[in-house]
Formats: sequence, structure tokens, C-alpha cells
Amino acid sequence: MASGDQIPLLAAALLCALLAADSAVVERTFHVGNLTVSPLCERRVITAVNGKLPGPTIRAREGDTLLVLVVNHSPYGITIHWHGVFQKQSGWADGPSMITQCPIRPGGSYAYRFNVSGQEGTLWWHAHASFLRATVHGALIIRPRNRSFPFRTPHRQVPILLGEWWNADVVDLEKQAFLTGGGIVNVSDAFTINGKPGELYPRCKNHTYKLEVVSGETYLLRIINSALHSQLFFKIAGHSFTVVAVDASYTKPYDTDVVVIAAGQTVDALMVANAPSSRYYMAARPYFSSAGGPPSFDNTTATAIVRYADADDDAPPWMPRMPALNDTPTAHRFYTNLTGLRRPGAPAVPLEVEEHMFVTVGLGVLACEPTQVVCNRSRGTLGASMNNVSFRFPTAMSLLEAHFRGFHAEYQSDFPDRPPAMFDFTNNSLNTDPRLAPLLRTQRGTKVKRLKYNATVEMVLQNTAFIGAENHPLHLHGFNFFVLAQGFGNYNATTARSGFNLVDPQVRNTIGVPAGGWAVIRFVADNPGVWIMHCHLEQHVPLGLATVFVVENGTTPDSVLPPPPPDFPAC
Ligand SMILES: *[C@@H]1O[C@H](CO)[C@@H](O)[C@H](O)[C@H]1NC(C)=O
Ligand SMILES: *[C@@H]1O[C@H](CO)[C@@H](O)[C@H](O)[C@H]1NC(C)=O
Ligand SMILES: *[C@@H]1O[C@H](CO)[C@@H](O)[C@H](O)[C@H]1NC(C)=O
Ligand SMILES: *[C@@H]1O[C@H](CO)[C@@H](O)[C@H](O)[C@H]1NC(C)=O
Ligand SMILES: *[C@@H]1O[C@H](CO)[C@@H](O)[C@H](O)[C@H]1NC(C)=O
Ligand SMILES: *[C@@H]1O[C@H](CO)[C@@H](O)[C@H](O)[C@H]1NC(C)=O
Ligand SMILES: *[C@@H]1O[C@H](CO)[C@@H](O)[C@H](O)[C@H]1NC(C)=O
Ligand SMILES: *[C@@H]1O[C@H](CO)[C@@H](O)[C@H](O)[C@H]1NC(C)=O
Ligand SMILES: *[C@@H]1O[C@H](CO)[C@@H](O)[C@H](O)[C@H]1NC(C)=O
Ligand SMILES: *[C@@H]1O[C@H](CO)[C@@H](O)[C@H](O)[C@H]1NC(C)=O
Ligand SMILES: *[C@@H]1O[C@H](CO)[C@@H](O)[C@H](O)[C@H]1NC(C)=O
Ligand SMILES: *[C@@H]1O[C@H](CO)[C@@H](O)[C@H](O)[C@H]1NC(C)=O
Ligand SMILES: [Cu+2]
Repeated sequence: MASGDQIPLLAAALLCALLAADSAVVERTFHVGNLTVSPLCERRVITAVNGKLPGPTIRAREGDTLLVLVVNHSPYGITIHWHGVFQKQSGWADGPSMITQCPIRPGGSYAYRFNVSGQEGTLWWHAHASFLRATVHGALIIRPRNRSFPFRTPHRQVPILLGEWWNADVVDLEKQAFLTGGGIVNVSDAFTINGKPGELYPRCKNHTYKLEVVSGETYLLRIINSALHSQLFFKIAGHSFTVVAVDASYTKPYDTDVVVIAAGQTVDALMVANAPSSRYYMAARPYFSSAGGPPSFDNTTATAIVRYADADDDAPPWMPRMPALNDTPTAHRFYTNLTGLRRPGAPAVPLEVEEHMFVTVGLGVLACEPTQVVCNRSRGTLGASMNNVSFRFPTAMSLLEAHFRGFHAEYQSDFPDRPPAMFDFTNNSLNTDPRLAPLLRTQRGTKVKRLKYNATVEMVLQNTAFIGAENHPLHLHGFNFFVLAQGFGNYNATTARSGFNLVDPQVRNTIGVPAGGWAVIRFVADNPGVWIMHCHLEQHVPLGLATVFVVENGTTPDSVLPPPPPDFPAC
């Protein structure tokens, strides 16, 4: 006869068996098409998914298979990227335009099929063609398979998508910037929280996201920075946060009253509703790190309202004190104080490195393109580069397809491991000393770095001061990486190595390389395919701030890139 203790035990065992067995296929259809919205109270036609801004949230559990049919009713070529998903053996579903696929043509469709195994937390999906991700994006939430978080279970989980809004059509915005604007994009008109700008925009105070809270309850805010061009400070008046994950990787609990989030990153933060019953603003406004870059930027503030059940709606909400727009110390404190939560079975930092790379990252000057209508031929145009290669996207065939078919005319495999010249990378005199002017010039090329399957790669990412030192959020597709160290000035291996965190570093897919500084990351190339690494400030991608890793097949059946799916979009 079973004792009272054994029954729950048996039930738990059964439940575990059931949970382990039931990986599901999560099927969704994304209709991409025109949507009329008016966040600033002026009607605009945007491109959006399923008639929503932000687009639909996808919820899955670790180990599930996702099958998302994207049907393109919009006038533009579209791709969708599943930001932060490893895409193990499903590189054909990664999404960056001309890197892994050609865009889905207007009227066309493509079924993205991939697993979300070995990762959980807050990720997101977004368009990866032109500037369309401004409005084509949404949350992708991967819950733990056995439903247990490594922190106290929150009462509610709330996606918070921080966005950036233009009254202009974003495809026109990109075209204009490059054809006649010298690479400079018009500044945005507003920031948004879950698609709404909030009460601080004078013309349209009533478009405000509201979060109703119950006193004493704990909320897991799944914060996503989907803005095109801005890192953001995020605060809630009267409340503080415990950060428990970034980029879908758990962190040691980190208490803070401000979240700093670069474009492309996510932060999971617990917030306890423990303030006096009232209304409180949550606010997001830029962390603007550039010392000399674009002449102006959007310095406005998006707000939403956290409202307690019986709050007095006549009293104005409390406003948090936001950091100054250029508060690099606050940004640096947040970015560097996070450490990874070590969990059994999670990969440890690899200690043997096969590929040592030292890569400069920054702006520069390019020769005018024949297509540029307005461009001073003797001065050139704004560009950007990694190791002085300004990445040029192929036009005939995606790099993944070219790699798979052995069609090597599309690219060269000589992306350099070091910059062609060593110089004082972060010295502002690079922009003023005429003798250094030739260094500002950079050159376009489609150069990739080849990696053997399973190679461990260490990259020192060194920002430069060309045009202006600026924090560039670099996003790597296909992998998470360990962030071993970050600092200011020129990287010095002798002094930096002793400070490497090889024990519990934060794990990310997007790293904000400090303005006038450097960061060191390490990852294992255990994913055959073609993976872009690029700045997540969208303007910098067409300028050339990108490079590509080509990871060769391994020797086992589960370490090779399979052939493309039958409906793979042709160019
Ligand atoms: C969608 O919007 C674009 C740009 O405003 C317009 O050219 C196109 O005709 C619209 N398409 C449909 C199907 O409404
Ligand atoms: C995804 O998972 C399913 C079920 O576990 C498996 O059949 C399939 O082969 C996996 N796909 C990939 C690309 O690994
Ligand atoms: C759920 O999984 C995590 C990690 O995989 C593990 O640490 C935890 O003990 C599991 N919880 C239960 C209730 O099985
Ligand atoms: C960018 O701003 C300029 C100056 O305000 C304006 O003339 C132009 O129409 C804007 N571009 C777009 C695409 O809205
Ligand atoms: C917001 O206010 C504008 C006028 O300022 C009005 O046209 C619009 O209908 C209002 N929208 C909502 C959702 O109340
Ligand atoms: C934002 O920029 C405008 C125009 O450059 C300036 O007048 C204003 O004071 C700035 N606001 C803040 C909060 O910095
Ligand atoms: C965070 O980092 C700063 C240095 O950047 C340090 O002074 C501070 O003590 C750290 N810890 C916390 C909890 O902020
Ligand atoms: C083009 O650039 C050169 C060199 O910087 C400068 O001297 C010249 O005035 C510029 N021309 C125009 C039309 O702006
Ligand atoms: C990788 O292996 C697969 C399966 O054997 C094969 O189809 C593919 O062509 C290989 N890819 C490359 C780039 O060699
Ligand atoms: C980059 O390459 C260009 C073209 O070869 C050269 O003129 C320039 O000096 C190089 N810049 C750096 C920083 O190496
Ligand atoms: C990949 O490398 C790790 C050590 O870094 C090793 O344990 C593992 O067996 C390798 N896997 C393959 C498939 O080569
Ligand atoms: C790096 O730091 C060490 C120790 O402070 C110093 O001796 C060395 O000159 C530095 N190297 C460079 C290239 O600045
Ligand atoms: Cu950038």
C-alpha cells in the first residue's frame, strides 16, 4: 500500500516523464502586410505582422519545435530573424537578408522551422531586411521545460518592448539616407513602450501603455530593446529591479534601480509591487554614447503607467529621475556588474583558444557609390568597418547558399584576424590631425572568416574614435558568447588578461562595445553554417559594420548543415 508520501512522489515522477516527452510543435502564421496606426495621433501606413504593433508574442518551451509560416502581403522583400535562437542545424531559418536567405518576395511565403533546444528566457523576432524591423518585431519567449525558474516564481510575466518610431516610412528613410543623405538617417519622432509613446509627447498624450499591478505581487518584466538606433535607460518610479537574465541567459540576481539595454539586447527583471498605492511612470530614454557622431539624436522619453488597483487617477503619476543622456558611468556599471548564473550542465568557459582575433570596430569614410545621387566624390561618404573591411552584402545569392553549393565567387575567405595597421585606436586626434586622415578611409568587401567546426574563438573587439567614439552593440547570430572583460581606451593584453572572468561571466548574444573602449568575448563554433556578426544600430549595417563567420561541417551526423528546405526563397 502506498503511503501518503509515496503518492505525490509517484505523481511527480509521472509528471516529469510526461513533461520530458511532450516537446510540442508550436505553429504560427505571420501575415506581413500594411497596417494603419497613429501612435502620435497622425495616421501612418506601416508594415506589421498580423495587424499588430508590436507583433504577436510567440511562447514556447525549451526543446519545442517552431514552425512559423511567413506570408508576405507587403510591398517589400521580407525576412524574419529569430534573434538569439541558436538555429543548430537549421541555419536556413536564421533570416538575415542575403546572408542566409534571399528576401521573401511580395506575394511569397516561407516556413521557418527550427528547434529551441538548450536555451530559455526572453528572445525576440524581427525583420532582417532594410529598416523594416522598426515595425516588424515581437517577443519570443522560451519557458523552462519543467516550468521552474532558478528564482522565485513571479505572479505575472510581462513583455516590455521598447521601440523607436518615425512618422516617415522606414524604407524611404533608409533609401534617402543612402542616396542623398550621406549615410545619415533622420532622427526618430518618438520612443515607444509596447507600441505606445506615452504622455510626455505633447501632441498625443493618450497613447500610453498601462500595467495594472496588485500590491505585494512579483512581476517578471521581459524587456526587449527593439529600437533601431538607440541604447536605452529604463526605470520605474518608486520601484527597483532584480535582474535575473540577459539575452536569454540567467544571471546571478543583480539589484538595481536602472536597466540599461542596447539595441538587440533583452533583460529579464523582477519587480515587486511594494510601493504605496499610486500611479508610477515607467520610462525609457536614450543612452547616447557618441562623442562626435551624428549631429543630433532623438532625446525624447517614452513613458507607460504602472497603476495599483485602487490608485487615485487624478493625481499625476510619479516620474523616475532618469540618468543623463550621456551617463556612460551608469551604463558601464550596469553592463559590467552582471555575472552569469552557473547551472549544472551549462557550458563552462572554454580555456583553450584556437582562433585569436583582434577586431577594430567603428565608423570611417568610404568612396561614393555610383548609386548615390548626392555624394561629394572627393570627400567620400560615411561608412563603417570591422578590421577596416566595410562589409558589402552580396546581391545574387545568399552567402549560406553560396557556401552550401560551393559557389565561392560571391565572397572571399580572408577576413583578417588583426587590423591592417596598429595605431592609437581611441585617440580623438584621428579626426583632427591631417597626417592621420588617410587612416579614416575604409574599403568595401565581402570577406568572411572560416572556422573549423567546434573551434573556440576569442575576439577582442576594439572600438575606434574615427568620426566619433560610440558604443556599438555587436550581435552574433548562431551562438551565445561569454563576455570575459570590458574596458576603456586601447586594449592591452598584459593588463586585461588578469581581469578576465573565466568563472562566471555573463553570457550574451549582443555586446555593447564601450565607447572609446573594448570588450573580449569567447564562443565555441559548434554550429555549422553562415553567421553574421553586426552592429545592432540599424544605420550601421548598410554602412558596413558587419562581418561573417562560415563554420564548416563537423564529422558526425549531428554536426553538418542539412540541405535547404523545399520552399527556400530564391533570389
Ligand atoms: C501598402 O502600403 C504601400 C505604401 O503605403 C502602398 O504602396 C501599397 O499599395 C499598400 N498595399 C496594399 C495592399 O494596401
Ligand atoms: C527538432 O526536434 C525534433 C524533435 O525532437 C527533431 O525531430 C528534429 O530533427 C529537430 N530538428 C533539428 C533541426 O534539430
Ligand atoms: C528543472 O530543471 C532545472 C534545470 O534543468 C533543474 O535545476 C530543476 O531542478 C528542475 N526542477 C524540477 C522541479 O524538476
Ligand atoms: C528627413 O528629414 C528631412 C528634413 O526634415 C525631410 O525633408 C525628409 O523628408 C525626411 N525624410 C523622410 C524619409 O521622411
Ligand atoms: C487621443 O487623442 C486624440 C486627439 O488628441 C484623438 O484624436 C484620439 O481619438 C484619442 N485616442 C484615444 C485612443 O483615445
Ligand atoms: C533635446 O534636444 C533639443 C534640440 O536639440 C533641445 O532643445 C532639448 O533641450 C533637448 N532635451 C533634452 C531633455 O536634453
Ligand atoms: C558595479 O561596478 C562598479 C564599477 O564599475 C563598482 O564600483 C560597484 O561596486 C559594482 N557593484 C554594484 C553592486 O554596483
Ligand atoms: C567636397 O569635399 C571637399 C574635400 O573635403 C571640399 O573641399 C569641397 O568643398 C566639398 N564640395 C562640396 C560641394 O561640398
Ligand atoms: C555538409 O554536410 C552535408 C551533409 O553531408 C552536405 O549536404 C553539405 O554539402 C556539407 N556542406 C558543406 C559546405 O560541405
Ligand atoms: C584601410 O584601408 C584603406 C584602403 O586600403 C587605407 O587607405 C586605410 O589607411 C586603411 N585604414 C586603416 C585604419 O587601416
Ligand atoms: C568539441 O570540443 C569539445 C572540447 O572543446 C569536446 O569535448 C567535444 O567532444 C568536441 N565535439 C566534437 C563533435 O568534436
Ligand atoms: C600594457 O600594460 C603594461 C603594464 O602596465 C605596460 O608595461 C605596457 O607598456 C602596455 N602596453 C602597451 C602596448 O601599451
Ligand atoms: Cu554601430
